[in-house]
Amino acid sequence: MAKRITVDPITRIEGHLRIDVEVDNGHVTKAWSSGQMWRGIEKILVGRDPREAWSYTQRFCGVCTTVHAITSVRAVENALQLEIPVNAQLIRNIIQTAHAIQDHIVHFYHLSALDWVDVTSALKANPVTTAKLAESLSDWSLNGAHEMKAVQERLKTFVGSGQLGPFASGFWGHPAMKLPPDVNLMAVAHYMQALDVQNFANKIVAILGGKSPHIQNVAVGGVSNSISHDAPSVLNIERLMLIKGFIDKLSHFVKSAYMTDVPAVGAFYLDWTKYGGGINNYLSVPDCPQDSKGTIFDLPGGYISGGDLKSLKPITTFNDAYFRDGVAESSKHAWYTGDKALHPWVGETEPQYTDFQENGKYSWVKAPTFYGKRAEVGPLADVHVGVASGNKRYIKYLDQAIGTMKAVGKLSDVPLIALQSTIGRHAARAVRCAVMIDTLNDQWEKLVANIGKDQTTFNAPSFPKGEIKGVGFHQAPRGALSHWVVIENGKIKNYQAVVPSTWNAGPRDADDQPGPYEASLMNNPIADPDKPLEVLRTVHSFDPCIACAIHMFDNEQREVVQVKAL
Ligand code: NFE
Ligand code: MG
Repeated sequence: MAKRITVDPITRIEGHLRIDVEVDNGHVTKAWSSGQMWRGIEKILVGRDPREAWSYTQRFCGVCTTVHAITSVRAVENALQLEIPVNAQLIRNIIQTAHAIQDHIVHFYHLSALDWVDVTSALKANPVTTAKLAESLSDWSLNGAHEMKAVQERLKTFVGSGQLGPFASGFWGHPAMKLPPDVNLMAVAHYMQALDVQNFANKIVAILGGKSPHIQNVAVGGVSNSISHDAPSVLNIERLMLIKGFIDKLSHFVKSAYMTDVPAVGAFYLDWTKYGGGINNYLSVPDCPQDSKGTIFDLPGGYISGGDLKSLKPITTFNDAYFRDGVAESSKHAWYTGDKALHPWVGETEPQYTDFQENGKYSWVKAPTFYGKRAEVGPLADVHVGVASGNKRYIKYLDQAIGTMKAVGKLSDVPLIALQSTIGRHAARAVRCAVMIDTLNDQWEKLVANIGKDQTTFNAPSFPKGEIKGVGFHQAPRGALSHWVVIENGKIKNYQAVVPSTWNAGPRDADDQPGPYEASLMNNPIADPDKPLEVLRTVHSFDPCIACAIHMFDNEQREVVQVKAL
């Protein structure tokens, strides 16, 4: 007999997500992903000055804030075909790569590691053998026995106090937990250390952006940072050297801890290289523009179908017609009017709430498609597109992660297909994070070199009479993000954001095809229906952000759904 499980809300994510699965014979046979919260931003923008849209759209989310600011100004600049100074590109690139690094570290250690790591088992570890194992894997400076012992003592105090804080309500002792005590202790130690390390990335964002979250320094036409080599209160060499110090600290942790922890943990969960693949179409947009027009990028973009690297179709400029023409969103199974897939420039956001109807409408998230097909976005897509494009960094760090997994698991081979899985999605995020570190360092070096000859950061926009349209995109931590704007006589006429978590969390589409979360849950094992840890594993591997995915507005101010805060 099939059993229905509803997990609502999914925790350790941003926003309100409900997942329903049907389980038969210990495996998932059906799945539904439902966004349970609504926001009010796209319609608030109508009639406003396009130069201020970034400040509103940045409030879609409290996690990936900078990404909506930068994507919004890119959309308006694209509509104007406005070039921006190279310094402005590089400053934006530093902010967004630092932000991505912070986001990835927090996601693995603080939002998802506890799906795999049993904190209570770490109490049984031997700190000396734990340190030996950790030191055999990498040269991370805080792997010593003294450190491991201190972490174990802290953990004992936590557990002894009965106030478990972030570790309360975990599925401890669950039969699907497989790590030996020493590996659990190593992971818990890095969890604690990562709390300090992620802050270095936030500091970089705050130095350049004025604050974090929600940066203040972007403008349509560039950035508002003034540059001088030696004036005390602007972006000067002293500030840039401070940033460099943070980059080096982040680099040490990401390359020596994050990049080894994920494949090492993965080696104990080889089963999870078989589950969670889902939709094997991958979409990624190019990023880190190097020229004023956005025609040269440090990070590649493209579309891969059926998981086949040879199928790569590149996306290469901010004016790329292949990307621009391929995107549509369907509301057939989402709580908005209409059932046809619409291009975002003519996208509609009219609410039509029906309650949860598993064969009808059941989510506030729309279902995006690329040339009619569902696509996964995010680090797994980036690694596929990076490797297929021949990007040396993606190839190098993927090889390194696979090498660690082979060594820890004593495996002869880890094929690419293993990456198309729940555990592979985590490995891909670690690989992407290492690529981001090197990319961040490059952007810093280029900025230091460029300001020697040029200190401009802004080109003023001017808006023509009549209608213009633009799309801005960015490869955000959770994947391809695009903002679409229609401007008439200098005012916003339509605004749509097609967000990474919309791609991944969307419900069934106009052809009733499931979205990436839904497809990835199929056939997952469920050891204990009362504790569906496996559902969390697969859904968390995407790093959901439902605040981003839904941003509609009910213009009659009716109550549409009640959300119980837990
Ligand atoms: Ni709110 Fe986001 C990212 C965007 S959504 S976290 O990354 O855009 O998926
Ligand atoms: Mg949208």
